[in-house]
Amino acid sequence: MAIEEIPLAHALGAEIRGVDIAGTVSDADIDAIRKAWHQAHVIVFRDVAWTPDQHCAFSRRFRDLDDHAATPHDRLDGYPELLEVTNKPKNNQPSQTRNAGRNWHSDYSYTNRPAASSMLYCTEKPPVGGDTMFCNMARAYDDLSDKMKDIVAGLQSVYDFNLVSGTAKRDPVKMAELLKLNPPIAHPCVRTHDESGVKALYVSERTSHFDGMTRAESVPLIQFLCAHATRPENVYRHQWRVGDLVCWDNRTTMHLALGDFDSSYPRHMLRTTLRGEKSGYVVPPQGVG
Ligand SMILES: O=C(O)CCC(=O)C(=O)O
Ligand SMILES: [Fe+2]
Repeated sequence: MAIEEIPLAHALGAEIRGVDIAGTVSDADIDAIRKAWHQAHVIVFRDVAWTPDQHCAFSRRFRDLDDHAATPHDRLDGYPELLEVTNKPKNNQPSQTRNAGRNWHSDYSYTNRPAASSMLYCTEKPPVGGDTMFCNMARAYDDLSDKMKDIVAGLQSVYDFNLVSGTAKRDPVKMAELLKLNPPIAHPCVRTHDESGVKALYVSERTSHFDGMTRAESVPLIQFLCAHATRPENVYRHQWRVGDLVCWDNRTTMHLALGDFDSSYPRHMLRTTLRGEKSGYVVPPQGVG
């Protein structure tokens, strides 16, 4: 049976049916999934029942996996390739990822290997809410005027781990370690996708400034670009079900995990991260000015 793609929103997102990703998946089906993923930027599989090993094995069909050394505290025990995004206590301590993803971002933008893609699997969710929103950064780039395209083409976005959401609620000792592992780093504000060749904006709510510009000069433009990219018509909002695997392309999308749920209920997810190309250069921390 051929795989089926059901659009989920106008700007991005498709549900993929007709393939059992927990079973044996042919190379032809992997190619078809990859093609659908490049077109839709975010793809969703429903009713997936699998083990951590199966999650890793399926993810590896697309690319090498990141071992999440940049965020070593958040990995599932025994599985460095699986990041735990959970509000459930870990080792009797509040989870470090309980507020993960609460501002618009692309994964691992604060590292020298920004994530190519991510595959997030839901094992537990609250009765309502806990949604995740995605926006299309290729479309956001295309919709800019030619003059603005020229301006952003010359900019380098600086990513600062301090702007990752929920850092104030992280353990200060672990936070200091994370800041040391991930100093501010600049990446091109316009990225060309290494597989599809598509150009996309690469700026987010975790961008502190543009290299060589002051924060005062940079912030209005960062705010404009983020507002432009996250207009409702450029967004798909995913309402999770247990057993969903949502896969997004970090090279052409940003996402935002909404805190729209009662945190007394468990919300538990596991994520593989498809390793991206090496990119960027470290910049000295910059004060306000
Ligand atoms: O919890 C979510 O919905 C997404 C969190 C996030 O930003 C991520 O897993 O990359
Ligand atoms: Fe994320």
